[in-house]
Amino acid sequence: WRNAPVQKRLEHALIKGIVEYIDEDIEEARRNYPSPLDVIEGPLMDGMNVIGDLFAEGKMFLPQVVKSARVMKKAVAYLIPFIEEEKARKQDSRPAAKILLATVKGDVHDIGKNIVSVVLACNNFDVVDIGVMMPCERILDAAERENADVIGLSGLITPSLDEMVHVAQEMERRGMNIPLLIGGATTSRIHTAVKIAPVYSGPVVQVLDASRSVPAVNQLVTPSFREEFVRKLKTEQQSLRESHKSRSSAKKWLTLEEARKNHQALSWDTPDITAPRQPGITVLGDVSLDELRPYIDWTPFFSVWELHGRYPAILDDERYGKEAKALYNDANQLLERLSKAGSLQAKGVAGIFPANSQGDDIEIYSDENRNQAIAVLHTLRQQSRQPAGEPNRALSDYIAPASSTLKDYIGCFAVTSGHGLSEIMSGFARELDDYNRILVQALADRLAEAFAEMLHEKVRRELWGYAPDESFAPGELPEERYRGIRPAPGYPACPDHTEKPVIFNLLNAEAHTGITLTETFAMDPQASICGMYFAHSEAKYFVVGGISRDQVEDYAERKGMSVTEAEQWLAQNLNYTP
Ligand code: B12
Repeated sequence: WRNAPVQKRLEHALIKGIVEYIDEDIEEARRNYPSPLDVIEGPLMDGMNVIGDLFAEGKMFLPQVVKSARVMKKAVAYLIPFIEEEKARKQDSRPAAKILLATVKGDVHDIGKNIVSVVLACNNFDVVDIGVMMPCERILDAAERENADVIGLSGLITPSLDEMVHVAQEMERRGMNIPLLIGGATTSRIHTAVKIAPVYSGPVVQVLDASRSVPAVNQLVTPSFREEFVRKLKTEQQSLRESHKSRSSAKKWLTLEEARKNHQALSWDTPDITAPRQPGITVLGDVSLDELRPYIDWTPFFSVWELHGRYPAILDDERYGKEAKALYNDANQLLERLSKAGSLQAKGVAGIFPANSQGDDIEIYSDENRNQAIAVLHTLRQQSRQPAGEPNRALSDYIAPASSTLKDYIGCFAVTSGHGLSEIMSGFARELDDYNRILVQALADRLAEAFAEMLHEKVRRELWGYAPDESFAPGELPEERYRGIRPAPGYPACPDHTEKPVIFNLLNAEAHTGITLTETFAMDPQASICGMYFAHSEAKYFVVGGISRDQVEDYAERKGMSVTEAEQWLAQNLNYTP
């Protein structure tokens, strides 16, 4: 392909994601075209359009698009000094639709936003990404300053949903009317329709993933499409609100008292409780990436790249196999480099403590006398009417009640594999290498999950030692097969993020792992997880779901919080409008 004309060579380099010859080819093109901008708008855009079409048709996949974007970025970077020079001479620049992206206040996650940013930029949009943990004022000031055509917000945890509502309210207050895009794992069409869209008169669109961001933005910024798109959107959101209303009122709810009566009654007469072999805190200072690697669950890694299918079968998948293999090889090479360089560090802490339940709370004691509770974990109970024979569960059901005088235990953990991640990502950003920047971020998330899996196994077999003989092949730890669970605050069995400080204090987690909590209880570094261990053989994951006002009042009192504050943190679970 090196002998083809320069346009063809550029197209080939873009489609194949080859950066090696980009500087020399671009230099040649620059000399052939009247202006450096013409190189971008000619051969480079033509190449990117081919990619955009192939991606839209499902003939090209996200990893390839991100690799192409890297070629494009390098090409543009080469041309920028020439463009600036020309601009200074000519004073003209062509505005493309501008999208301002930010992760909202309190939230540190940005892998999804980073992917969306690359994909939008590949489709000729001018993307301004102002980063994570962005307070509302900074987002809106930036949007006004940049004259943005669209604002896009991202968030991973539920408290970010409230923050998005707040941003929408402020947009209304400022009299803005540009479209607002909503994205991130915790967002949904229903939440957007019910909570965000009603407070802002401009269009509010929830976007499921990166590939859908392009058609959404296109429709919103193209005058001929916009009106129809917005009309349809508003009608759809109205009907979502109506069906949401009728669905929630149709559900049957128990009072808290009734739900408690139907708690999961485990037989504490013949308890199967193991005293921990190593009670108290165990710190895992610097865990090598090689130790975590066998525990990586690769399936979600591929879905980050929109390659959907189970690992390892996906490597031979007819549709995705080729790309999945290339991605898997790149990931493993990068892991090896990170491991050798020691640039990404993993730290963790686990603790096993004497504990008993007290109603829906779990009291944790300083020692075996169990006289003094040093901490209390508060749990929430399912309140919807369960199918016959099913209990209304709360996590406290899995810990022996104080009244039983049994000596039971609970474990807690916090792990991170994200120290050094920002620096590595900035390095790749400087090299204009979005592909590796996103790759390393996706790997760090996988390593955090792997660390949690590895530590849980260590706890079951050694530290607590209730399953010393358990043996699964590494990487084959199907969570439902081993004994015990590790719910994490924010997950459906324990949706309240404000329980994280209790875990952090018990473990002295900040000192031992360097993880800090933001104002909305996200963990920084982003590749971090914290949670609890329950060892009971009948402990299982469940969904708390909707809760009524009586439980919120009771919970608020137990936590020493106002009801309003509890309602804010539990907003996603309330079965009523406060
Ligand atoms: C992988 C994962 C993690 C990873 C990191 C995730 C990340 N993205 O950074 C790790 C293991 C570190 C993690 C940790 C935690 N997680 Co988690 N995690 C997930 C999981 C399984 C997948 C998320 C993911 O990475 N998807 C892939 C990426 C690429 O997708 P994405 O970020 O959503 O972005 C895409 C779209 O959303 C969209 N998009 C994103 N932003 C934007 C912005 C705009 C403008 C647009 C247009 C589109 C867009 O396009 C992106 C690309 O396609 C989800 C469950 C799920 N299936 O979604 C839970 C989930 C997000 N996690 C959750 C929770 C609770 C946590 C923890 C709090 C648990 C804990 N106690 O430790 C921590 C928090 C970590 C912290 N630092 O504070 C909850 C959040 C809901 C809640 N109740 O708050 C979820 C939904 C699980 C659940 N069902 O409860 N998690």
